Amino acid sequence: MSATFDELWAELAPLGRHRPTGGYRRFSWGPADVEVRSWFAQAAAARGLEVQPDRNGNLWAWWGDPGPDAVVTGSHLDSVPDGGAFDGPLGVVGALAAVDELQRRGARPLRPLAITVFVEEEGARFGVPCLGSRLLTGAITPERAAALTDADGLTWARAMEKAGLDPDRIGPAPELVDRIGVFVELHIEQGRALARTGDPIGVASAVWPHGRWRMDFSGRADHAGTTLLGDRHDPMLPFAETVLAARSVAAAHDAIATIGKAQVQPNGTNAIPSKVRAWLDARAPDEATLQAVVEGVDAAAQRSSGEHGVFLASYQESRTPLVEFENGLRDRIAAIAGDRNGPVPTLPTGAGHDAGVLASAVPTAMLFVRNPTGVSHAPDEYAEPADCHAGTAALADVLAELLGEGPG
Ligand code: HGY
Ligand code: MN
Ligand code: MN
Repeated sequence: MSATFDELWAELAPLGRHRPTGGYRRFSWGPADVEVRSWFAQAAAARGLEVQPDRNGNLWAWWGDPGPDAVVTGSHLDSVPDGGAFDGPLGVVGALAAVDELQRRGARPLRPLAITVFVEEEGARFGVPCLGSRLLTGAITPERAAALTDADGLTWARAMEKAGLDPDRIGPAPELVDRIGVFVELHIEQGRALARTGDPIGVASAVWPHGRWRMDFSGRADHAGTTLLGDRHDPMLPFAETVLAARSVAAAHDAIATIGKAQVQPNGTNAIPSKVRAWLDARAPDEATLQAVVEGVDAAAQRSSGEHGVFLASYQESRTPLVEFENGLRDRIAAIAGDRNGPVPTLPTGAGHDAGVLASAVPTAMLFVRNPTGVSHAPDEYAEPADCHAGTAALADVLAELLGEGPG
């Protein structure tokens, strides 16, 4: 199995990789995304899996007829800008290699199996993370999704259309969700918990509540060299104070807040900006703390904007509630994975996943693979091959158990 994992990994690795940074730029419906989706379809077909895109563009590779009570596994292939190689692909390559292992064992599943590749998990191009699984489960309206735009103003609908799919069909697919008996996602841990405990794999207990808020600071464009300081309405100042406030409010609440993306208009060296658009990513162990962090940052942003004669408009672009994976399935997965690896720890994560969205609709679990540095959403993201193989073997064992064994 490790051979097929390594072969698949080597095939996928160069696709969408940005050489100057070593990071990945696989953005939904873009050229790299088309390449990796085609790679997946070929790899699945080579295993006798029938690949079907659903109405939202998520890919489903079926082993057996797409029937009820299916065992579904998979992840995503899109990335953040200059993302790492493992976030998403580990779950897709691991699933393909796990199917190889089951077929090598001569498994005769009692239930259908599907490997999924969800679209726009990172929300890197159109702004809402887990867009494919949110559409599938009705967690976002088709109207809102279709109108989402990328940095060039191209809508999700047009981008889908250019990729050959019909945007008029997007929306909830209860007939497909009803077929899912259980969903298990293999993913690199985006943190160092397993590195600290020394375990190669772990099982997710929860996904922290988290969300994204857009803040538009509107001031008055003017000359950088002639406008007196007292006459300015410079949106860069409340923006800068908000970045610092996000850090201090999060620290005060033992939570996490990041402002990692900002756009300055007109972005000229010698011009006071007219507008600064920035995004807050906030996460916390519970809903009340998350709310307190968001309110604290917004209050600081409003206060500073007022002081500088700047108008601030804030919008919640996405929010994911606390997800607590069902204990019975969680413990069952840990026990199966523990057969090979000894006791497997359970751990929460601050990272969002399609599994977190699907958990609202079907029994869901996640297997984590050790990340020795904890680095993710960056070119240096890494997991040891032996740990990737251990995660894949554990996934194969979990799938075998969940699929059941038909008569000889
Ligand atoms: O942002 C996240 O937590 C995930 O990687 N989409
Ligand atoms: Mn990610
Ligand atoms: Mn991911």
